[in-house]
Amino acid sequence: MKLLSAAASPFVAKAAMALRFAGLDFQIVSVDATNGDPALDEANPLSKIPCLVLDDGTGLFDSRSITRYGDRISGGKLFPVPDPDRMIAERMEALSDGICDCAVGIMYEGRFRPGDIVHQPWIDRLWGKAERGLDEAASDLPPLGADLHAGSIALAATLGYLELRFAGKWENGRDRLVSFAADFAKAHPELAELLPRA
Ligand SMILES: N[C@@H](CCC(=O)N[C@@H](CS)C(=O)NCC(=O)O)C(=O)O
Repeated sequence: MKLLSAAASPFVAKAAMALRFAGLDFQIVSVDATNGDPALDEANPLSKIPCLVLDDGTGLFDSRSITRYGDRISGGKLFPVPDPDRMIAERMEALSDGICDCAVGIMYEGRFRPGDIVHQPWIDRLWGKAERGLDEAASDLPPLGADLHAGSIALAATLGYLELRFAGKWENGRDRLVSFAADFAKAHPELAELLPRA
């Protein structure tokens, strides 16, 4: 399998760490999701990463479909069963992804919109969602030990992205999240090497 990727993407980091944690074999292939890339368009009509190209050529997206697929083909290594543990893990993944949607949206506002039409109230609204999401995640942190799951991995990817793009802006008053990120990197160095990077 090939994971169409870019190094800075939090969604790619989550998918790659999840596939590795599940013990699955895959190859990371870089594509240009910012400027457009025919190889990405062919695999994913939405032109977004991550996209997992299966051995039969099927392009699987988005990142949550990839974590669920990875869970199924690994015999359940990424999500606990039964509920409520499963529901809690999926909810943490959705919360982490939602924070990234906001953070990536803010980056895109600056990247794609000419400066004179950047709409600050929209940026503030996105950042408010991200901050509330972070506080929610901090209130009930996912596991980091042998019971690590896709929700834990998603939160680690999100914090890695915030550290890359919003260092100094997200950590204040969030010591529990700062410790979570550090503990994740210490406990799972083989996953942490896939965290978002420039
Ligand atoms: N819901 C998607 C979000 C993926 C996403 O937004 N990826 C960004 C990179 S971080 C992307 O491909 N952006 C290019 C674009 O939107 O055209 C997922 O979970 O995979």
